[in-house]
Amino acid sequence: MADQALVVIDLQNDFCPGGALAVTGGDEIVPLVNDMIRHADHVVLTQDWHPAGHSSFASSHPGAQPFTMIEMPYGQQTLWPDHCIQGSLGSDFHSGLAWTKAELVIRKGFRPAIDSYSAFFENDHTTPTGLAGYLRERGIDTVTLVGLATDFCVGFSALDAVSQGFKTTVRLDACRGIDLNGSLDAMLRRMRDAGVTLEDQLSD
Ligand code: VGL
Ligand code: ZN
Repeated sequence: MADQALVVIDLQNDFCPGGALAVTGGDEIVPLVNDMIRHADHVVLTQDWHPAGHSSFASSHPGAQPFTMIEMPYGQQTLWPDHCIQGSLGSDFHSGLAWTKAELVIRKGFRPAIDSYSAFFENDHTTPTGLAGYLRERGIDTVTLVGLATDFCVGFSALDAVSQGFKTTVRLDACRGIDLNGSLDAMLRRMRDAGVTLEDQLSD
């Protein structure tokens, strides 16, 4: 039987309450994620990892406000508050996360001119992070995704996982969303339509 991996997306201080781009309830998922880590065969973490002055920051575009959109050479991009700056406290994993079992940490968003929501591809949808090749070479064909945020980094990772041929489940009870202008419902629909298995063990 092929192997499975748990992929924990961006469970970092800046996405938790008190952080620069806090996701409501982001820290609430830590105990459940730790439980899932304990039971997983293989664990991969992603870490949003931006240089100062990153092009996804509103502060890099004079006059622009966070949570508005701009046109980038690779398409529409939401502008964010400065967050997850390489090596900052905000870029650290949540202090309660049981990360030691992780076999790989994928860092993303480190190219100044392009954002990267997905664990598999940057926002141009063509520059790979290397994760698909890593998983394939390890004989892993099934992934479960958890973490932050449901409607951005988790969602785009799940869509790419399916398109790369992985059997893909998102555990919604181990995720929290940002929900900008209906983005949460839109992403849930996109994931369902793409063939992502959405599970919520709280309501199952
Ligand atoms: C994320 C916005 C910007 C995420 C990362 O982890 O969902 N969202 N950078
Ligand atoms: Zn980011």
